Amino acid sequence: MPHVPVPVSPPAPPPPTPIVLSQEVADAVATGRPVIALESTLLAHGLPSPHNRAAADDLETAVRAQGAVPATVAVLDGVPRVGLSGPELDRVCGGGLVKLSARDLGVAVALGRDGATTVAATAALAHAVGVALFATGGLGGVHRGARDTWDVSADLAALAGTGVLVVCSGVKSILDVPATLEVLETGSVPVIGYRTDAFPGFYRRDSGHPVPWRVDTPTEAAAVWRAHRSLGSPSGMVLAQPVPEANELDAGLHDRLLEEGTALLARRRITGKDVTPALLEHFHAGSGGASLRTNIALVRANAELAAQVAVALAARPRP
Ligand code: PSU
Ligand code: MN
Repeated sequence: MPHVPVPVSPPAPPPPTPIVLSQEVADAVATGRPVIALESTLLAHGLPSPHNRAAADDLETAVRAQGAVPATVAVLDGVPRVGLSGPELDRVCGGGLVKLSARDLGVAVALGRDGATTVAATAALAHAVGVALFATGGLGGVHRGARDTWDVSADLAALAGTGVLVVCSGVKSILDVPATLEVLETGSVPVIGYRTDAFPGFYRRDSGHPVPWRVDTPTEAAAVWRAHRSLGSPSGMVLAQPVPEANELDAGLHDRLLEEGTALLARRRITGKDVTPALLEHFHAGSGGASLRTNIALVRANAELAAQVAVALAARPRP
């Protein structure tokens, strides 16, 4: 029997999942006004209640004060949202949310769940709606002992593959800092110190490892970001700002809490996505609130700086 050619058309891709923007964010994106994405895992799993709710407002206020629009990102009832209302921020800070990395987004959408987004998940959603600048506290990275556990945060792969500029205070010293810097290099992610030659260590200003590049003004940071993107690089960029000097955690206290926290993780066999929240909680409980003040101060400073860079970018006509 002769073969009858049958026209085959590839299956149509599913329609994109709608990402819901707040009216303010939608207007700002449409008119090219500066917008700063903020992640929600640091609120839901990084800061204790009720401080997290106050911090959520504090961050949005800091962004607005610099002339940009804040856009906190989360998934609520399975709907990815960029820009949250007051009652939505209440939900994010009220407990019970799942921690969503980039791989979890589809699951949360399909099952209608509530979740807070990590750096990786926030980058994916913000980038998808045209928001490229984003502020957080600390990046996820390569964990100590990763050669056995393979625990490397998806934040690093997300930065390698997503064109977002993340302003952060480096990574916590519980991580393997040099290995984290190596993976960022492999991912072609530029790491730029803001007014520092040292990669910051979250609670401490200096992780003990240098940054390859440094800028000293928001305008310089904006110029570097613009050039990085205009060369066609698909990767993101890290702008690393140390915590303000007055808010740095005491070195002795930091080292003691880190040692205790690491032992506690091993004793309780805490692994995977629970590691960072458990460690942060140990710091907050063991420092009498000092680490909490440090954490809030550094995120606020990063939100401010991200907004300043966004304003500098908007000041020049886009190519
Ligand atoms: N580092 C912090 N505080 C945090 C986080 C990291 O100092 O709250 C959060 C961020 O949301 C980051 C995530 O994206 O933890 C990384 O988690 P993991 O290592 O499980 O990928
Ligand atoms: Mn991990």
